Amino acid sequence: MNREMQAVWDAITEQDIDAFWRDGAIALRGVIGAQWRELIAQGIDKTVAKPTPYGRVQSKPDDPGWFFTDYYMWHQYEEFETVARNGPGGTIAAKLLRSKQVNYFYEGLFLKEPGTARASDWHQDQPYYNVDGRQICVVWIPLDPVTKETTLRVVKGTHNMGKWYRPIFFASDQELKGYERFEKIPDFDADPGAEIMEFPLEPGDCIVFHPLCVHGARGNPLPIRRRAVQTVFLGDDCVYGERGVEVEPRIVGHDFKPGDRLGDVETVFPKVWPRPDTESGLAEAAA
Ligand SMILES: O=C(O)CCC(=O)C(=O)O
Repeated sequence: MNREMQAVWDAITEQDIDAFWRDGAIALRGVIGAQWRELIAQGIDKTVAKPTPYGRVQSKPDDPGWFFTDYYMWHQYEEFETVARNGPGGTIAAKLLRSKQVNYFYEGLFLKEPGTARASDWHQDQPYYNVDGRQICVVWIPLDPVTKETTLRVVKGTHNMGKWYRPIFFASDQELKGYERFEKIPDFDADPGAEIMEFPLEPGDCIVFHPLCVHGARGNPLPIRRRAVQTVFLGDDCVYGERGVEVEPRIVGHDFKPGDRLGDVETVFPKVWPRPDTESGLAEAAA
């Protein structure tokens, strides 16, 4: 491992690992180096100029501000692919998930211009896509400082409730098709028993959360942009799982059957741990 990745590995304590599994989300400080953030910023500019086929404006035409999402940008822009393959996310995931191997799945963009009213509704991520397993995490990286008003909000412990809520499209508030067996998601703001974690963050910090943990975010009432990217990592126990008719993101590039181990197909899910540069010793040479 090169020095940067060793520092990331060492920054994550046993208490962080316990808190991740207990609460469903933690904040890590100063682990996303400036070079990775610069690449993500360049990738975001390219994505806004030319979205992938999955790009979507989530705010309505007369809503204040502008809320734009996209995903699978690494299929289109090398900036995202470089961060996916070589950035600190794989190291963070390997340590928190206690996984021997980690594979990259996708990233999602959540861009809210100043004054955006449209919120990211309460949801879990794992019901949206065909991944079963517990060793999975999302590294949520803001490129701009986020306050309590604009940060990710996570409902503590909801990844351990055994509940799967029906996924919804933010833009239309419609449920994705084919999820009748899941429950309708309640309004956690109206639940006095819900403990909502809100971590203010500076660039360089991130939140790591379990994708079964309920989360959401307000709009952006601040006078600065709020750019955030979620990057998703799969550990040893992740397999292909059945979902509904509509799935986001849909796995492309291989015909998986339920129960197939996702980490075995590196053309679809690049292996990011153990780090390829560790195996070849290249990073040590460059450090
Ligand atoms: O950043 C946001 O507004 C929402 C992020 C989110 O829902 C996610 O990362 O899954």
